[in-house]
Amino acid sequence: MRTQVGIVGAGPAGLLLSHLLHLSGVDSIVVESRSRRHVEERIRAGVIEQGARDLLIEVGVGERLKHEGLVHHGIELRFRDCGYRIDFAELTAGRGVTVYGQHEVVRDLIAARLAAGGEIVFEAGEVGVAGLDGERPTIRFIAHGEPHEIACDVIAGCDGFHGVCRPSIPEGVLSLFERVYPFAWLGILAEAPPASEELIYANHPRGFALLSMRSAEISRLYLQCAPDEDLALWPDERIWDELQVRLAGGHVGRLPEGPVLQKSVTAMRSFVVEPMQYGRLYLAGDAAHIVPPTGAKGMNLAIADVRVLARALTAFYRTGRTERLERYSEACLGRIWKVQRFSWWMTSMLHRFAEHSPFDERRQIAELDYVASSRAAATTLAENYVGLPYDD
Ligand code: RFL
Ligand code: PHB
Repeated sequence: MRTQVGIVGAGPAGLLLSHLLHLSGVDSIVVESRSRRHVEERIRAGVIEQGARDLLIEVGVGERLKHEGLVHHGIELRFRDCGYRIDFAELTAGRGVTVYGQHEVVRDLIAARLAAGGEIVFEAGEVGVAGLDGERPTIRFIAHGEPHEIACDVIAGCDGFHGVCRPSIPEGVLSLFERVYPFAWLGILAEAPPASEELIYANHPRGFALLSMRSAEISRLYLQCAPDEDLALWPDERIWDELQVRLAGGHVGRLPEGPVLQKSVTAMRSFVVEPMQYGRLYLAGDAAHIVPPTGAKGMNLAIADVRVLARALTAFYRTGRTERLERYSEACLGRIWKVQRFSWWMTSMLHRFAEHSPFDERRQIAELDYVASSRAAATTLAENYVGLPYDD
């Protein structure tokens, strides 16, 4: 097999890259280790920045997003039992975010790729990449019991944090920057109408809690928990009781409860590798960086990376010039570090830290109070949350 750009991973990064390249007349093949059903049903992110929404619509994969996505113009910060609204529309000249599940974005992208005759290999086994420092890198995998090899001009490593591409780069090439947080999120998807029209981020003495949603009937809720939390100790009733304590009150009253459809524990880390390239391998999305979910940025950052990579690859195939490809990493890292800063800030402002002294606790509440009461401070939250503008 032969293609121009071999893409490892059919998450938002790999699929959107394949779609953007197709629009520019560049061929790609996507190789994914999981089944189509698995990637289309995997519950993950839910908040899409204004710029990412605009991009998905502009490139023709935003029809369902436009109709089914919930446009939000603010969020609520909750602390000391009171709620404070951050009004995005007022603070960012009408911008907002769209609440639309990541798996719906993935579904839309898979449908668009297949309708255009694009090739996605699902359930590929033993995926590996080779020849990264030469002219003709390859992706190898097993499909239907048979070994396959794709010869590529370039490989895009869009295979997430646990993928094979980043570990295939020789030791000593990458610098790693990492922070692991001493807590995790216990998340549920529940068949229960969301208690609020907008997201609520709560700093509660018992720990952080977040109220989000997927539709008028489906709530998505999170609780700060221990990194090694045992889900067996969290029957649905205990989860609802804890959510009621941390989130109920104010205008919300009691949260409507309902059957829990899905339950998981997500570790929290900040992670970046530099550079995001080695030879003819380019890393994008979670393969290159992870943010804690408090800023709702992971999928958005993956989208921003592949927008830059697709433009650089398009310029390369149109002109034969490599300047934009050479600047890929640098072009992405400015945004990545600003988003890392924002995600770390939201995480540190909203969670309970075991090591915090009474001084730290009062300082944290003062910070929330400042954000809730100062237009300047609220604007920094709002403009980061709706998404910083793309550079070009
Ligand atoms: P993905 O989505 O992990 O896709 C990688 C794909 O690569 C496949 N793969 C392989 N394929 C072939 N060979 C191998 N060896 C492979 N190894 C892995 C995987 O099966 C997968 O299909 O990475 P991508 O495309 O970079 O997208 C990143 C986002 O998924 C991630 O950043 C977000 O989900 C993070 N995130 C959020 N981001 C937001 O923008 N807004 C949010 O509201 C938000 N909330 C969240 C989140 C992530 C969460 N979890 C579960 C980690 C909330 C949570 C709870
Ligand atoms: C979600 O709806 O899954 C969600 C929303 C906001 C976040 C993280 C996750 O910050």
